Amino acid sequence: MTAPLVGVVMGSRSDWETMQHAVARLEQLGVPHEVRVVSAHRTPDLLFDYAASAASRGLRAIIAGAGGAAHLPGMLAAKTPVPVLGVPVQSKALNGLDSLLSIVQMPAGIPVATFAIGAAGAANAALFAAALLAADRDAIRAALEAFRARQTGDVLDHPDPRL
Ligand code: RP5
Repeated sequence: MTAPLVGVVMGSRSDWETMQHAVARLEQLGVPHEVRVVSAHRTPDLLFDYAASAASRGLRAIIAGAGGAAHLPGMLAAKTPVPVLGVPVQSKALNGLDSLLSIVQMPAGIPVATFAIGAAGAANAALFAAALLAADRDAIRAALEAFRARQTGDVLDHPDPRL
């Protein structure tokens, strides 16, 4: 078993529908990862333990998804030097605008890289984590380049949207 380089965490099992898009990209690119439910509000001690041990366990990035009063990414970032990539989950009450603002509006000094609301943000957080790792991991760089080439090819091969 390869030790995980990326931790994918989410505030609730209900966030999986969104966060599965991050995990799918990591799997596609061959990035070793782990997946956990860690709630800032319901399991604060677990959050602290997860963040405190992240660097020593070898994690190089944490993708954290949460919705509503989304404190998980910011609290993780407060407790670890490992880069935290925040994914705002689309909430029922406010469509994820609450999640986005909760995650993006960090005070100076504790950064959280914040992505788009929902599935696109989750996918892009994974691609961003892969890009961070690609600098010194040839296999991940090659997988990322192949993904980009396929994506470009898909567009160029289908120029007429009616077909
Ligand atoms: C947040 O509250 C979670 O990240 C989730 O998006 C939201 C709702 O959680 P559940 O009530 O569905 O468990 O902490």
